[in-house]
Amino acid sequence: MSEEAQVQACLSDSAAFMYHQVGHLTVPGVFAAGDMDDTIKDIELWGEQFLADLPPDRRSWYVDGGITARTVLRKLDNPHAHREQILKIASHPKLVGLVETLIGKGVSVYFSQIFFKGPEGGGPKPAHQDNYYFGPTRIDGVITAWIALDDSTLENGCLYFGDGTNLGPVYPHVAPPDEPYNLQLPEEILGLQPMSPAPVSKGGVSFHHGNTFHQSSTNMSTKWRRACALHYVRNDVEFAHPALPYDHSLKRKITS
Ligand SMILES: O=C(O)CCC(=O)C(=O)O
Repeated sequence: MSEEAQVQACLSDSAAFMYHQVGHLTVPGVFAAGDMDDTIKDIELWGEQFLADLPPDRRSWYVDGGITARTVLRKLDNPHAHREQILKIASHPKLVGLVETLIGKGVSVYFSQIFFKGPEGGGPKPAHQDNYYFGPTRIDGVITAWIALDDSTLENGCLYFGDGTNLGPVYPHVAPPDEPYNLQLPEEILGLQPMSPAPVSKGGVSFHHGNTFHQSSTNMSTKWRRACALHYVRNDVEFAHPALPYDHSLKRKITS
């Protein structure tokens, strides 16, 4: 089957309609488990080097404070710009076809992240909207493809989404005084919004709109929950008012 036909087979019109209605969509089996294992090996190697070079003043942001028995990274930034393996995944025709079906043709990766969430304590990610972080000129031109490198379950801290919040506004976020980068929705807004879980099997991809509320909880299981989040943007969208100092030079055009 051609790559294009595979994309069509993956994404029915009703699935794309659901994405626009509820603001997120899970597509299982986009990548083979073996590709995810290769990716894990690559990011583990990179993570070891990164940790060895990490200056003390940046440790609290990158090291997982929930796991005290050992030093475990919480995240890595911009793997698409630093690792061939991730750029290969980000450019995979099947994934790019899905992204373009959902937000339109001609896309770039603006930012990307590896989320490690280690066993027995890997920390939560508070609820937020990606479009508050990125400040795009057009809210519908931003989508995150969250690739499950491991099975992501209720026990190990899968994502939770606020259905339909893609259709609402981008709200001002707040941050704890000692973590100014950890921007999150204020409790008075979040408390009104039910959040539903979205488990994903290894190799599946969970897509979310830039306005969709999302969060994840602590990993209480004995298994890893690693993921690669690729934040795609349509090429006609600029990041006019980002909340954090993103490095625009790391944006990589994937299709024209
Ligand atoms: O993986 C997580 O726990 C958080 C993911 C996230 O915030 C994102 O992909 O935008």
